[in-house]
Amino acid sequence: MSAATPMSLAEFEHALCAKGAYYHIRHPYHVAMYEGRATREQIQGWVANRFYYQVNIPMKDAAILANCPDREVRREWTQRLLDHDGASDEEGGIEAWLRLAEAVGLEREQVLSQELVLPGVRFAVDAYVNFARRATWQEAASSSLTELFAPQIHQSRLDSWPQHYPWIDPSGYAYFRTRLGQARRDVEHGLAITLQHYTTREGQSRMLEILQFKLDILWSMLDAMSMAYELNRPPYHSVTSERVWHKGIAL
Ligand code: AHQ
Repeated sequence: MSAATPMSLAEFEHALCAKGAYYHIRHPYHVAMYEGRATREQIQGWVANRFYYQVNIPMKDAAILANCPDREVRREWTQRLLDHDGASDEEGGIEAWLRLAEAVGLEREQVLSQELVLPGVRFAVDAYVNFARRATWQEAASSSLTELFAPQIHQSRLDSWPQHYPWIDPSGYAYFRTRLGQARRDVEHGLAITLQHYTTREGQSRMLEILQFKLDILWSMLDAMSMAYELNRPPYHSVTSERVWHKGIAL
């Protein structure tokens, strides 16, 4: 096959799945949580920082909707906002994440304040939202395909955390259980858009780069948490023990 020949659908899907090797399920921070080696502070730090990712997902998806002229795609993509913000009769994923926060012993108001969100986490998440605002809706939609690997990571927490962390109220695990089905449904739609949109070899290579960009976002978030909660080197640790980093500047 010459460099210019497009990959077949099967080859392209295989190449996307091969990126799973770089998924953050393999990050040492995640492995430590899975193996029961995480401290209460490391679990709490992860929940408080991932909250920033969760509350930004609906804004990322709204940016995709704003850029998408296709009614049929919007009708299906809108479900993602409801999954997180909650439909009229359901609390939604953001509320479920706040229950996870309370289940691991965090105060709801402190998590909502985002005062624990590390700069590195904020930069990574903001890069994702800003990409979705500027990219074509198809490229932004395809960047969600790290969820190809998400059911496995949610299941791994359900399989391991209850036995390792009996101090966590099991009601907090509802978020992971709910995402198992939602992630699979999201992937079906995101993959259909992706396989249909990238038809040249150049486009397919760009998509693999976009997926790596999103994998880097997830990996970098855990790198920031590793510095702060494993290596005890939060930002400015050599200057002060205070949390002096910015809490978000309205763009
Ligand atoms: O809880 C997660 C979630 O709602 C989403 C939406 C999706 C996207 O649009 O990029 N990605 C995603 C992910 C969630 N959880 C992460 C985890 O490790 O718990 C995984 C993450 C993803 O794989 O992108």
